[in-house]
Amino acid sequence: MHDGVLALWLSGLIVAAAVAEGRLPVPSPQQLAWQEDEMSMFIHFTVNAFTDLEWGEGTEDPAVFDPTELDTRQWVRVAKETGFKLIILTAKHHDGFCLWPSKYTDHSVAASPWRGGKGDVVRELADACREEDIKLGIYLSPWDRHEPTYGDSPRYNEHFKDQLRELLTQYGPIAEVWFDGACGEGPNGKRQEYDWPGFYSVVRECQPHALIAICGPDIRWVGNESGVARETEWSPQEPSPVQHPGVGGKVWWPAECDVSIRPGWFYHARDDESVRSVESLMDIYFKSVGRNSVLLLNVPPDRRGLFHENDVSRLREFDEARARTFRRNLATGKAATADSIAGGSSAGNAVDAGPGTCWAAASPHGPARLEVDLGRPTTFNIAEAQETIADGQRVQEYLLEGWDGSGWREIVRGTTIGRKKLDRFEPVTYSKVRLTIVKSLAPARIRAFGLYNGPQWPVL
Ligand code: FUL
Repeated sequence: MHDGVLALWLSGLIVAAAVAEGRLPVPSPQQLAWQEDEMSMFIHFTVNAFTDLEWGEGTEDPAVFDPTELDTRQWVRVAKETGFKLIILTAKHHDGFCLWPSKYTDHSVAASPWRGGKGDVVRELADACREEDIKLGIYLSPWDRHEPTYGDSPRYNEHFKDQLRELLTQYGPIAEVWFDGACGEGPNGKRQEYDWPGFYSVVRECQPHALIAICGPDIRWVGNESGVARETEWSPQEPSPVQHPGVGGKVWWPAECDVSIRPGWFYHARDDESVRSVESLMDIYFKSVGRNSVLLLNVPPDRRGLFHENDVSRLREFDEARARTFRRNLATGKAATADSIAGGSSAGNAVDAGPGTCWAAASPHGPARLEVDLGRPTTFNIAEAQETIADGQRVQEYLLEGWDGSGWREIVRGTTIGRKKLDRFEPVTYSKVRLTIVKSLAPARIRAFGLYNGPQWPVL
C-alpha cells in the first residue's frame, strides 16, 4: 500500500475507533464506586419478623415490634468483616410500618414498646455505619398497605415524598435508594399511580450522590430474585421511558442481583436450618459479581434484632471461601505479550498486581490476543478477566485457550466481560494461555487477567 493511502486508512481506523468510543456510555463516579465494591447487604426487618409474614398487611399492631437485643453494630460488624461495603435497610416495607419515627404517620417505631417508643432503627444503623465506614442505603416501599391516602394518587405521592425527605435529610449520606415496583390498590379501590419523576427529584435534590435503584435510572434490577445475572450482561442499556425520559442512545444502567440468604426476605424461625450453603453462596457470587453485576445479599435480623448465629457463621464461611479461592492469582507477574497494543500501554498491565493500569488493544474491534507464559505447567480451574469499565464496556466475545506443546486448546469461550468475568471449569494444566478478544465495540481495555486453582465450586 502507498504510504499516503496507508496513513489515510490508518487515520480512518483511528477516527472510526474514536467515534465508536465517543458513543460508549460510561459509569458515573458513584456507579463505578458501587460496582467496585462488588457486594452490598440487604436487611429486611419490620413487624414481619414478629408476625411471621413476608408481606405484612398494614393492620399490624405496632406493639408487636419489640426486638429484645437489637444491635445494629452487630449487623454492621458482621457485614464489614465478611466483605460487604454497603447496607440497605427496609426503612418501610409494604406493611407501611416505619423503622424511624416519621412525623407523617403514627404507624412506626414511635408507637412500639421498643426503647420505650423513643427508638429509631435508621438512626442506630446510620451511626453504626458511620463508625465502621460502611455506606448506607434505604429501601422505602412505595406500596403501603397501611397509609389511608394510598390510592389517592396525588395525596399519597406527597406523603411518600415527605417520608423520603425525612430519610434523605436526617441520617447523613445515603449511597443508594431502592425503589420496589410493587403496586396495589388503595382503600378507595383505586390503583396508586406513582410519581416517579417527582420521587427522583427529591432524591437528586436531597442526596445528589445517591444511586436510585430498581425502579430508578442508576441501577437496574437483574430480573430475578435468585442472585443470577445473564451470561451476557451489558451495563449499557436502552433507556427506559419511565426511568430515563427523553434520553437517546444507550445509558449506563448496570445490573444488581438481589437474593436472600434464607428462603424468605424476612426472618422466620422455621428457616433457621435452611440458610443457604456456602456452595450456594459461591455459585451466586460466580453468577453475579462474576457476570458483571453487584450482589445484594439479604440477611434478615431475628426477633432479638440480631443476625442469627447460623447466618453469621454462613457469612463467615462464604468470606473464607472467597479468600481461599482467590488467594493466589497464578498469572500475576508472569511474562505477557500481545499482538495488538495501543501506544503507552503494555500487555504486562493485565497481569500486574493492581487494577490501575490496563492492556489496551489497538485493534478497534478485535481480534486482539494477550498471551501469558506461566513458566511451567500450571493447573487452574477458574479464569478471571476485568475490563476498565471507567472507559465503557467494550468486549462482545472472548476465547481462552491453553498451549499443550503442539497447539492451542480451547478452555472456555464467552461473550461480555465488563467489571469482572469469572469462568469455572474442570482443572486444566497448561504452561501458556492466551486470551483472545474476538470482538469488541471499541479497542479492548483489560485491566486484570487471572487464573486460580481453587476448590471445585459446583455449578448449581
Ligand atoms: C419484592 C418485595 O415484594 C419483597 O418483599 C422483597 O422486598 C423484595 C426485595 O422485593 O418486590
